[in-house]
Amino acid sequence: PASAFPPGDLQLYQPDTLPPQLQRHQASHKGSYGTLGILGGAPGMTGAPLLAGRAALRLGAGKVRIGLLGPGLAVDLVAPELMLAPAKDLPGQPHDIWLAGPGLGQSPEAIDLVAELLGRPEPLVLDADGLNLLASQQELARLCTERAIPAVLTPHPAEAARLLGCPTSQVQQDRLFAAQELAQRYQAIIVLKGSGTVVCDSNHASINGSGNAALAAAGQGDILGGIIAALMAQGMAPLDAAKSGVFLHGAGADLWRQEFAAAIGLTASETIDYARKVLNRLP
Ligand code: NPW
Ligand code: AMP
Ligand code: MG
Repeated sequence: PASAFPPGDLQLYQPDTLPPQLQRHQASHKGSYGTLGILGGAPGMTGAPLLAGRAALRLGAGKVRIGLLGPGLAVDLVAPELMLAPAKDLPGQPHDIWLAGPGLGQSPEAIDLVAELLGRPEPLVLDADGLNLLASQQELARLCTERAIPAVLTPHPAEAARLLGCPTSQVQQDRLFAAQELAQRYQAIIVLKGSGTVVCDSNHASINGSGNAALAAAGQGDILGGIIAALMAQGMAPLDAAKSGVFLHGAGADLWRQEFAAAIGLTASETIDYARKVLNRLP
């Protein structure tokens, strides 16, 4: 079937069907859909990795383990499917893909964990404090540029400004230029978030056409990281997963606005369910 998640401009995104990687084959099992490891949750920010993990499960990842830096949590009672462990235990266990950053904080332990993941061969999504550390630690930036599989970096404009060492206003004045600068400097796939999210690598850029200002709320970036990582866990290439994940996240918010006839009050937790609906409306 033609044109599922086309690699071109997502404003033209009109998939006819689920891409092959996301189709569920009868004899498949949870191992077919990837094991995702998430690192985050410093004290006071436990919610961020839980949101990312819940989003990943609901967008189809086979298994999700969360490594928490902060006080231990035995179980997420809203999503007991998630496996929780101390952060230091995760790198020693096998994972197909990693997401680091939601509520990670910027402690020495966080720096060591991000360095460890950047040096590993598996695909990696870096968000939030993972990006703040990349901006402040030269060694991490070097590791990022040396990766065989480019990392996916998902900065909001203030995080992008930290990564570029410029004011946020400068990022916003020319978002496409800023995203391409980041792709070059970090040799990475960039998701520059905000109204009209830019997704690019060093050769290709697109602007997402879905989404609305109901997304301007806490935790929305955390679930986006989980959505993109879930698509990668199921076998999508990082650039395709970034574009498709951004689209599904925004289209979920658009569907909520339409169904609810509302523009205010969408929570990140609700957006997960709407993004899942959009995904499953594809035949
Ligand atoms: P302003 O206010 O305009 O000057 P930070 P964070 C700017 C975790 N979380 N356009 C804006 O600046 C995260 O995962 C935990 C323009 C805004 O004030 C991180 O680890 C949660 N500017 C950590 O908290 C839920 C924009 O950036 C500033 C912009 C810190 O992340 C919440 C904030 O950026 C949160 O996700 C835009 N579109 N978007 C939990 N439940 O545990 C953002 N800005 O200082 O990097 O703080 O994003 O809150
Ligand atoms: P974060 O700041 O990391 O929580 O990420 C916020 C998420 O919500 C990103 O995916 C943004 O692109 C999205 N978002 C925030 N404000 C808007 C907006 N006005 N229009 C569309 N998307 C938005
Ligand atoms: Mg964020």
